[in-house]
Amino acid sequence: SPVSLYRHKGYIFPGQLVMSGVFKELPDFQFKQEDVLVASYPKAGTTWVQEIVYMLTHGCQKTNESSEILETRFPYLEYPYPGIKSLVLKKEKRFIKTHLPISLLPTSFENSGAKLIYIARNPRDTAISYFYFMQLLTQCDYQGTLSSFIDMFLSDRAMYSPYFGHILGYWEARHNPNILFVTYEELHQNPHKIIRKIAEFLSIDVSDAEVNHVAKSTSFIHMAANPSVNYEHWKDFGFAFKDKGTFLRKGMNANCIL
Ligand code: PPS
Repeated sequence: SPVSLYRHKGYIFPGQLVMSGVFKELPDFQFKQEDVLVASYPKAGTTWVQEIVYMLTHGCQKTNESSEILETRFPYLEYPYPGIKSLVLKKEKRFIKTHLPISLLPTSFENSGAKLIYIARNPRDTAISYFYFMQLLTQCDYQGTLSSFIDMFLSDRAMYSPYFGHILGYWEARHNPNILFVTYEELHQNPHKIIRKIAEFLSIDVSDAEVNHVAKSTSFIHMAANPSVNYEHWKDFGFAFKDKGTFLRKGMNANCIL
């Protein structure tokens, strides 16, 4: 793949991130008490949890084609733009996406009171989703086979790897009252239960009707049809190939449908 990769403090990152200087800025990033983070290894269900969090914190209103895109509402911390640069300027409550392992999270997190939800997904579905994503992105334009990608994933050479180290780091921190650890599998099996758990973690009161509404609005089928969260604009921007599938691909648990 034409994307250069760098190893930084034991983890693999896209070269552009390292070149952009973001890793020099990150250690000084100041979290605030009202910040809400969604953290994950890529393809674990980040987008799904982000939209659940966004709805819960915005009166359970569904977003639609006239809403700002998720990347603007919920910037990606370790990207230069829209990311860390837009986050430092934001005056209002911040919603932050990150794929950083806990060992590289800016240390201001510890005493900030900011809340973080980590989503983990089983390695098979994660790797398969990742393989299709690497084919979808024009920058990656992955030409290898599934089995060569799996080799890359298992030998910790995919971006944000090692996968197990990433998950274990957050797992070990799961008793921190400002960290909630959830899995894609439990969210898939019982979205209402996990949505309520996330609401409680964020100290938001929700009725059963609201939980139902959030669950329905963030179901795969609704999110896939919502331009504010489905990343289809990437195709117009040239970030994704038009004919190589969609970001919201299958949304299945333990699927082996290749
Ligand atoms: S990223 O690029 O890391 O932010 O990607 P991420 O959002 O973590 O993962 C994308 C996968 O999550 C699936 N997805 C969903 N599944 C079920 N329901 C909903 N609402 C949903 N939204 C996203 C998405 O389809 C990708 O998984 P695969 O297996 O490829 O379908």
